[in-house]
Amino acid sequence: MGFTKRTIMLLCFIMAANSVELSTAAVYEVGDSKGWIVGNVDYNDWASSKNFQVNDILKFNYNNKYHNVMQVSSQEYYSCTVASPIATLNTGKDSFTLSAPGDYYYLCGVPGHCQIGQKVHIQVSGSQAKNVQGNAYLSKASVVSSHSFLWFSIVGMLGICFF
Ligand SMILES: [Cu+2]
Repeated sequence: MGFTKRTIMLLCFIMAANSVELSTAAVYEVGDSKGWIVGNVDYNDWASSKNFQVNDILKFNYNNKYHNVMQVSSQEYYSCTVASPIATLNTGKDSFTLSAPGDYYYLCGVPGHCQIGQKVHIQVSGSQAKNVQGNAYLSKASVVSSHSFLWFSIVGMLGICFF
């Protein structure tokens, strides 16, 4: 029965690490302080300096008299012609949660704006591993984790660590 104190401590560590990384979802304001504007920001340049992870949040801040945000397919993104957007938001303060790994495409649906660069391609990498150095096992474990898993982790951690 190898369930020694050492094993329990390891489990505590793994659960703690999971909880920590799950709670580090970052919020990115698209274009930083410039926000979501036309013609003055290279949004893909902006995105290229970021390391987007699952559960991170994208915020679009803009004047909704002049702009909106559409989440679109890659084809619509590259052609700047939108037939059926995945989502259209126009409050001026819109957020998207990057809920899964993959590619996300956004543009402004006001005619002409996409063509002159009001568009951004976000790539979300395949794992949530953040603040966990070089541990592939933990990265894998966290891919399958969800919000409910966070609570499971916390409850489990408390249960095991403070019995
Ligand atoms: Cu616009």
